[in-house]
Amino acid sequence: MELGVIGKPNVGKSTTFNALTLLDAAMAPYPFTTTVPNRGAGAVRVPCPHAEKGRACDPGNARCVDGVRWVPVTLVDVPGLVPGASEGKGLGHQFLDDLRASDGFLQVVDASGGTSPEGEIANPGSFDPAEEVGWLEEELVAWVTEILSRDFLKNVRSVELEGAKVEEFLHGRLTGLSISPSAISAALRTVTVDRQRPSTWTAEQRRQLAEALLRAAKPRVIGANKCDRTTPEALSGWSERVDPLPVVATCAEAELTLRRAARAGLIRYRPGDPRFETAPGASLNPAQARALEEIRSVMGRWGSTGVQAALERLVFGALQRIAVFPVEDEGHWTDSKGRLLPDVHLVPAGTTARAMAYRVHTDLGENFIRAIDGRTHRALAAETALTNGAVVRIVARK
Ligand SMILES: Nc1nc2c(ncn2[C@@H]2O[C@H](COP(=O)(O)OP(=O)(O)OP(=O)(O)O)[C@@H](O)[C@H]2O)c(=O)[nH]1
Ligand SMILES: [Mg+2]
Repeated sequence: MELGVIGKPNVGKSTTFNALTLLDAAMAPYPFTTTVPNRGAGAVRVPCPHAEKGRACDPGNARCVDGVRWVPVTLVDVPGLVPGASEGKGLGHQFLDDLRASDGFLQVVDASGGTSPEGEIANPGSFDPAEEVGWLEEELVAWVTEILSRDFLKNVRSVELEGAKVEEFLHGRLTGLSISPSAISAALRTVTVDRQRPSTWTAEQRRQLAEALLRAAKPRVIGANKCDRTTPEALSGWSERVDPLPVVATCAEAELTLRRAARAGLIRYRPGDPRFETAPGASLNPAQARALEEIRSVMGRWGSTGVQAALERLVFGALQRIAVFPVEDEGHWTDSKGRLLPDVHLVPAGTTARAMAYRVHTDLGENFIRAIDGRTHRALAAETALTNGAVVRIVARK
C-alpha cells in the first residue's frame, strides 16, 4: 500500500513525512524545500490476535508491540503544488507522476491560514484552508486529464474499429495509475459520454471523467496541520466547507519532536497516544523541557498530535482497509516453520477468500479450493468476504 503526502508548499508535508517515517527529509520555513519526492515507510496499527493463543507472535512483516501490530505502508512526500502547477507554475506538476502508484492522499494544509497559495509565510488567518483543498483538487484533475488525454485520438481506434470495451481502453490508458477496473466503471457511470465513440469526447468530458476517476480511486484525507496555531472553533468554521473530505487536526512538528525524543530515550511515547511521560532518569535541558511542555498543552487542546490518526483515517476510514492474518495451520495459527501469526495483510474490506489467496501467492489463487476460518474452523467458499482481524488458512491443490 502506498500513500502520497501532498499539498501546497511550506505547510508541513515533509515534517509530517519525517514524523511518520522517522527519516530526515529536508524541512524549512520557505516554499519548495522539497524538490524531488522522498519515499519511506510509515506504519498503521492493528490489534494482534496472538493473545488468543497465549503466546507471543513471530512477526515477519509488521512488528508487534504490546499486542499492537505496526503494519508498514509506503509514504511518498512530494514538492509543493501551487495553483497553475499544471501550466508550469512553481515546480510544475511532473513530480505527481511519482504518485501514480498511490492508493490515496494525505493532503496537508496550514490550518492556521498562515501560508499563501505560493507557500509564503503570512499572518495566521490570512488564507482560507478550505480554498486550497478546492484548487489542489483541480491540479490533481488536470494531471489525470493529461495522462488520459496523451495520444488519446491515436488510441481510441481500438474501441471504435475493433469494438473493444471502453473500460478496457481506459484501463490501458491509465496503466500504472493504480485505478481498479471497478473504480473505472464507477467513474464512467457518473459522466455522460458516448461509450462507443470516445473520439467524440470533448476536453471538458475528459476532465469530468478524470475528476470522477480521482474521486472513485484516490481518496483524500485532510491533515489540518499547524493546529498549534489555531483553535478547534476556527477549524470547524472551515472544515464543513470541505465536506465530505475528512479533516484531522495535526501538529506535525510536535509529533516529530515526540518521536525523536522517544527514540533518544528521553520520553515514553507511542505514536497515536494522547500523552507522553518523561522517561525515568532522563535529564532534559531547559529548552527541551519547555518544548515538551508546549507540546503537552497542544495535545491537551486537541487530544493528540493527530498525525498517526490522520494516516489511520486514510487507511482504515477512506480506504476501508481491514487486517487479515494468513496462516498455514488453522489450529495453531502458524506457518510451515511453526511461527505464530507471521504475516498480516491490509486488504480492502470485501476482499474474498479467493482474492486473498491471490494476494498471498498467485499459485494459491489459481489452485484455490477453500479457506478455513482459524477461529470457527469452518470452510469459507471462494466468494466469502473476509472479516477484519480474520485468521485464515488457504487450502489449494498441490
Ligand atoms: N507551528 C508549526 N509549524 C510547523 C508544523 N509542521 C511543520 N511546521 C513548519 O513549517 C515549515 C515548513 O515545513 P516543511 O515540512 O518543510 O513543509 P513542506 O510542506 O514539506 O514544504 P515544501 O517542501 O517547501 O513544499 C517548517 O518551518 C516547519 O517547521 C506544525 O505542526 N506547527
Ligand atoms: Mg517538503
